[in-house]
Amino acid sequence: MSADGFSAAPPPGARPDWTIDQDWASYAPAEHEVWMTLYARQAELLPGRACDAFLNGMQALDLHRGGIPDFERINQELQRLTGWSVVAVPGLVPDDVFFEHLANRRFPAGRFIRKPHELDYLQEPDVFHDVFGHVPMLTDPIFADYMQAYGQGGLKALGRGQLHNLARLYWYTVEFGLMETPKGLRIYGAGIVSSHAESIFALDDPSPNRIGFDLERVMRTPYRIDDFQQIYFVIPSLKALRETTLADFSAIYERLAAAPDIAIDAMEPGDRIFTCGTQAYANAGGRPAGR
Ligand code: HBI
Ligand code: FE
Repeated sequence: MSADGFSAAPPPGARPDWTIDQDWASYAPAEHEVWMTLYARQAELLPGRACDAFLNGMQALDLHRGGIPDFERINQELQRLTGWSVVAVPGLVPDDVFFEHLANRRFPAGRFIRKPHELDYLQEPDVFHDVFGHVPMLTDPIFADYMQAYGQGGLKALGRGQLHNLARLYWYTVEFGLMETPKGLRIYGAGIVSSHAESIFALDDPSPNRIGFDLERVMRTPYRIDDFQQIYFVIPSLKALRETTLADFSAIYERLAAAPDIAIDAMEPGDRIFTCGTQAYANAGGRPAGR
């Protein structure tokens, strides 16, 4: 435990809450170029695929202007809309630090951007994944409430040692969530919208299962960190997602402690099935290494 109560001391140059200065002026033109390339590709692909809240947020924050966004600039609009702000961090931060920021309406974003040869796949979230992927949804008041409630829940889950269940909720909503709309399924998960290939795979490919969101079902389902998901959960609306945070999590955690995980490619009785997937992509070995 470091002096200020966080689990681990921050890296050199970072403040106790692991934040650093974005130092926007120090980005090289080539780094802005990478942002513009990634942005242009997604801005063309996402209309008709991403949900309205995401597309509206992308417009409201004017993310295309001039390469990597200056957090100070987008924070003015973001704070006005929902009280959230983006803070720069060196990369992944410890869970307790992460939840503390979310619980206070601060989204920690990596300041680094991927290299031109890493356009399609990188291990650690960079500024494109974090700011293009996550931040537009934070302009939606309902999703903004959900994310803050998630942070507060995370701090409690840490206290109970049940983080792994809650991490699945984050993964299958904030990162890889789909939503039902009158015009069909739409994407709201940051891990999908920030990936060109998965923005197509998640909606169009016959391989993955797509089933209706159920809180305990999600919390019992492991996820992939190294490849496209084998299952996507579909929420009826952002309002319904926010309502899940009002549930009595301690009763749920009790039941979960006794319930086995559900195999990642399995269907369960009671699943509301949108797609019964072939799992052909995963069974064929998924993403060739390095692509
Ligand atoms: N740190 N910067 C950063 N960004 C994340 O998305 C993040 C993190 N630390 C922990 C974490 N996510 C996950 O453990 C959450 O799913 C809980
Ligand atoms: Fe993320």
